[in-house]
Amino acid sequence: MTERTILLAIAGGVATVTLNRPDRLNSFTAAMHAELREALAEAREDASVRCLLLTGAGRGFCAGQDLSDRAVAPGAQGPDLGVSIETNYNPLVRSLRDLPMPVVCAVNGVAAGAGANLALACDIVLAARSASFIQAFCKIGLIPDSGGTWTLPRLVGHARAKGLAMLGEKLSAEQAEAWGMIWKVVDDERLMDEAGALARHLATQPTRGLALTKQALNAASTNDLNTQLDLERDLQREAGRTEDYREGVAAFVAKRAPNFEGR
Ligand code: T3D
Repeated sequence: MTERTILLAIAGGVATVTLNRPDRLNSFTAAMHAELREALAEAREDASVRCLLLTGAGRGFCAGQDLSDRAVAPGAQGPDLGVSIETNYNPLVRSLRDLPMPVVCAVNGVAAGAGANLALACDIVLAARSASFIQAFCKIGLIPDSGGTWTLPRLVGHARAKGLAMLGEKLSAEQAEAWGMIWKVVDDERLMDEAGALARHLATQPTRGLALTKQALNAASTNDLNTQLDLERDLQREAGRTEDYREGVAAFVAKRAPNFEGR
């Protein structure tokens, strides 16, 4: 039996999704994309899941597209990469951005090409001290995809985004943290413990409120202030109708710890 390229484990309110082609640095094949779609759908439909944790098996996080089936003879027609993006990478980024819960990414090693931008599509990114980020696309004549041209300038500014995208240099996890590209660097041996603890903590928090926060912050990247103020009004109205808001206020007034149920 062939080994699954995506592992899904659900426990304690957290769905842990592991990219699992370690001998190819977890680079993506079409079959792996399909398994990942299935895993994300399963996590989304499971009412017990209140946080998703994404990581990679082995020494790499993800080296982007598996290039072994992209080689073509001179003069021969290669695959239509637009189809690959439309079928696989764009839906993946959209599903992480739209998932109504926090998505934590534990970057355990090198994140290259679409692998780097997949990590940056997550909500809170932790990286092992030895990990790195490479916008490898320019080295093979491609452009950053998986939302990279949108995400990178917003995270690190245009000057750094262009340098990263046009030079394809390796950015260390520590530099990525210093540039505000990721949340936090963690010592290698502590990464999964810290990421797991963070994900379990988030899974006990007001999930609807966090999902609405995510929606507002995602929308802020393109809205003007007036539109954003209107959105905040609408989402706050929705947050104010959740059971968790009622519980949060009741717990505050009673000077006790809240017990959020995520609704
Ligand atoms: O095509 C479409 O659908 C369009 C969408 C494209 C999205 C993209 O992601 S395009 C960018 C694709 N990715 C890359 O260009 C990165 C290629 N990989 C690398 O540059 C390097 O492997 C790394 C810098 C990531 C890591 O280097 P290093 O020295 O730590 O490891 P390595 O020795 O290069 O890799 C280890 C093995 O994984 C190696 O195989 P081997 O020699 O042990 O048999 C290597 O060939 C394999 N591997 C790494 N990346 C890929 C890969 N095999 C297939 N595809 C890969 N992307």
